[in-house]
Amino acid sequence: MEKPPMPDKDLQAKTVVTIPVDARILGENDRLAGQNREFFAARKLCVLNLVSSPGSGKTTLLVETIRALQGRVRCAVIEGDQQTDYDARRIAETGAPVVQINTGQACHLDAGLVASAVRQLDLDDIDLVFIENVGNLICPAEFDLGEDAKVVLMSVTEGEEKPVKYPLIFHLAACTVLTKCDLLPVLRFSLDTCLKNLRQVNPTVPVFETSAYNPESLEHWLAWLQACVSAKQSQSHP
Ligand SMILES: Nc1nc2c(ncn2[C@@H]2O[C@H](COP(=O)(O)OP(=O)(O)OP(=O)(O)O)[C@@H](O)[C@H]2O)c(=O)[nH]1
Ligand SMILES: [Mg+2]
Repeated sequence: MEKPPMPDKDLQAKTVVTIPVDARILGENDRLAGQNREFFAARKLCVLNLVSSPGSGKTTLLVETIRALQGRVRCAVIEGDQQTDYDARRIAETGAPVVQINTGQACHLDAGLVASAVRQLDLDDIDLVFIENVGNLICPAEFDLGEDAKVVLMSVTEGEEKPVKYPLIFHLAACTVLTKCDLLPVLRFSLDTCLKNLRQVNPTVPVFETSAYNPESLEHWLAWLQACVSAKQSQSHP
């Protein structure tokens, strides 16, 4: 296959010009994310931004998590998808408050979308807000939503090399949830190799090996969530 030609000077100049535009978009996003962070802090709401490839098991994990935490931690969910309210309806079955954002063409949520979604939720009795981002490992990593932490999910069907192929989100995430571990016996997936790859981009990140169909496998993940909520509730806010 022929190599693509080198860009000419004009094209290079255009490429340089796009950088400040991107910076402005991200700058405005960061300003709104700061406002979201204030809003959450004033209410002592712990907010987690869940990011993964499409179909890694975000909604399934949320459904099982919300059910398991019932009576201990009160959860609400902001669902992000390009189209449909399919995931919001799955969350609604748990009884948790939920709002669906449809991003249309966009491949990620931004802080402005989260700000308008969060105002549609009754947050008076809520401790923990999950934001399920649009299924995508790349774009959501770039956008601060005002969350306390990003959580990255990766299913064992995706291949061991994902942390080094898409390092930014694995680097930024406060924990990694490996999902669908019930499938390990039928896959050629090396957990050791995957963990080595992950440690290259985030040496100390906690990793939870889970299966949505095995409640015991969720124990460490649930304990981590409870610790996040407690930490947020003990923070003082001026
Ligand atoms: N075997 C197995 N399948 C799972 C597990 N978790 C989720 N799945 C399946 O994986 C598929 C996708 O799960 P979802 O929870 O919809 O994934 P998602 O990340 O929310 O998908 P998007 O919102 O479209 O990005 C469904 O068919 C689930 O039943 C698991 O722990 N084990
Ligand atoms: Mg989903």
